[in-house]
Amino acid sequence: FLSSPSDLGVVLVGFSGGQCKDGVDAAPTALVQAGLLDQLSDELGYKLHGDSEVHNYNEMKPAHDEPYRGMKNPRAVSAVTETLAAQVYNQARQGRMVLTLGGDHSIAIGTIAGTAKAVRERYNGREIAVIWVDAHADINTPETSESGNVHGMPVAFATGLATSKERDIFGWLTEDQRISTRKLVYIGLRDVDKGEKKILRDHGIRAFSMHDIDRHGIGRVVELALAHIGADTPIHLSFDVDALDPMWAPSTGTPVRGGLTLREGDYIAECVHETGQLVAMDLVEVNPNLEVAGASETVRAGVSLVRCALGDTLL
Ligand code: EXY
Ligand code: MN
Ligand code: MN
Ligand code: MN
Repeated sequence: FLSSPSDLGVVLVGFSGGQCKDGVDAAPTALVQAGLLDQLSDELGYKLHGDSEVHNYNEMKPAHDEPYRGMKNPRAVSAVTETLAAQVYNQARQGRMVLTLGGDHSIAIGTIAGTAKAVRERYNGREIAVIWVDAHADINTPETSESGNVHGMPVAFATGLATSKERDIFGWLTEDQRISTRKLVYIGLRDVDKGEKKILRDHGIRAFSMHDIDRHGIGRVVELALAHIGADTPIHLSFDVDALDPMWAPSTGTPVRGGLTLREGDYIAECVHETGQLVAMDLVEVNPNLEVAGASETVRAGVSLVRCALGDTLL
């Protein structure tokens, strides 16, 4: 699905407005300083396009931004994700793989919108699939959310389960930017809200929890997840570092114990790479300001996940 497999569009998103903890906006800088982009070009042979500097999207603050339908910072998150959607689209439409470094997970409203639209245009109407690797389902609607944090809602907006008529509060999202619930698959879930469980059930959304991974092993789970998507579908991989156990990734805003080992996370990324179907990846929720002792470990884990998804091999 890529016209130029060694060209990589890079999007660096310093943004924390989808949740309440400072610091997640510092992740792209930390990942770049750890050498991620140099490794992608020097070791993995990618030609990099797009951002060489991190966008400070926290500066995109509307004059007033009172809560709307319970959502916090709704206009700020909407404006940032709308900008991002265009950025990702402009890379993806040229047949490039797109790597977005967040930022909190609300940014996936924009990245998925950009990928979905570009792929539809390039491959006459073809839909993308999304593999969402996360401890959380991030599929609350504004109405089911107990926190009002938009990083718990991106999947609801990306699938159209949540919509809005306010142009400046996600009303800019159009049908060609959305994905189908049939082409969505989760891996790593272990902290899903009651309202979210009902949404997953009601819409028959394919989800592999940590329980499934314990029972079947990561090998079988990834096989089933990819089988659900099908061999002929471009894949957007949205990887929340909190899918990993806090042992491997302690520096993240909403850690949940009982998660993936680093190797299991890397394995998922390696298998997605092997399909040859990967068109975009997000790495989100690294927060170097939290659990400062573990920050460099968390950043290293993030670097490893991206390298694996982009084709680093062990042998
Ligand atoms: N489900 C909770 C909420 O909606 O607030 C927690 C969401 C955490 C989201 C993190 C990024 O994956
Ligand atoms: Mn998430
Ligand atoms: Mn999460
Ligand atoms: Mn919870």
